[in-house]
Amino acid sequence: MNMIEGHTVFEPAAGIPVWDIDPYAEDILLDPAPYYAELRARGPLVYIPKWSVLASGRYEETREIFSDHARFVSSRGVGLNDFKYGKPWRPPSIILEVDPPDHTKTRKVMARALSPKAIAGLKEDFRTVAETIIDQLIERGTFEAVADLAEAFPVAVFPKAVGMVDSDRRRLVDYGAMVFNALGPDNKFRRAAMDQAADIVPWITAACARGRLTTDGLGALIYAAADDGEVTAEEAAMLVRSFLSAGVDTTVTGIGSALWCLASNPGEYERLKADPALARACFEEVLRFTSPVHTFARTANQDTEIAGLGIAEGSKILCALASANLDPHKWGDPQVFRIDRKPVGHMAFGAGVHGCVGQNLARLELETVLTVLTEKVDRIEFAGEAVWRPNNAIHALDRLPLRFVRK
Ligand code: OVM
Repeated sequence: MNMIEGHTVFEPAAGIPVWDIDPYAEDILLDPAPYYAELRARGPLVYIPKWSVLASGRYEETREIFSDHARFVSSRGVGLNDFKYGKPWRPPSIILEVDPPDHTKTRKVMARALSPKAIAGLKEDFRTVAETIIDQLIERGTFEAVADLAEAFPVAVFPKAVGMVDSDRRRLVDYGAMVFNALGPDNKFRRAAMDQAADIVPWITAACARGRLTTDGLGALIYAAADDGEVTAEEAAMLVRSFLSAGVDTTVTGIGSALWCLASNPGEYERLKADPALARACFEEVLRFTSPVHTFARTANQDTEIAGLGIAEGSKILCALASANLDPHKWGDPQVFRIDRKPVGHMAFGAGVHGCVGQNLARLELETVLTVLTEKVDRIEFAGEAVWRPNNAIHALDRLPLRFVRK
């Protein structure tokens, strides 16, 4: 069989435009909006010969693909590699890279560990940590917000919530970058991330063991499900790995992007200070506007169609979630950041049975940070140029020099 990037080469069906572009080129990953606009303009699906993939960038069809886990499976990987043919770089995630009915069981265990009740117990600690970090940053005045706040906060609260006894900020952040870069082609970003695998992967695997976790964290809730026979002990360790894969870089990116949105739109920060109850809505708009996870793929598990266009079994489809979140057919003035938009139905957490299981924890992190900011910080100003960090699946800042002007 003719393969490319671990999946089968296929030809586009009649009516699907062919677009000679590399969505993983550095300039596009750094500034993707023009690519998304053209992707939506060319049609509901385009065929990209460079990687022999389809791409979907309009809201309606992207949502349709994500909502149909039977036709568009995750078990063949949510990146370019088709797990039906090649060995994945790590044992597949038993919640992300799996379909119902197997998915249903693991999802239930994770959903319970991340239930509103479990999350409510984290509230006080999140607030204390946010206050401490933000007070220090106000003292300093000028700082680098990716390292000093966007990374510092989740890495202070999340591993502790999971129950990790020894955390390692660099390895946790870089493991996330590895997981997300692995979803793209074998390009320089994936290779640079993978160069660290020998150091990081064994550390992550060891960190998921029951003996390395406290008895009162989210990890312990997963192992309790193993005691109850819902999953095996091995599966419990794999689910704890999912916390570490999906819970760090995503929220680091969410905080960095929230700060970037508010520094770029000082009028919106004024509105947030005037009505801090908008903190949650503000985060949803940050998600719509910046889409931390910009692209996840699905694989057609049968011959099918979308918008009347043929899709052959084995086709990889890049679902540009960030593009769906900017589709003018769905959103009024999508290029405008408005904290009270309340963008119900945005795709930043995905959709369907795989919709982000940790979204309430992410919301608590962001609500806490944004609320504490409104209490203590009068103005958020750029103290230098924001620089983005190219990644095959996540759109994140690399550096964000900021100044907090105290209230
Ligand atoms: C996982 C996993 C990894 C990356 C992302 C994700 C956004 C899940 O290992 O389960 O969801």
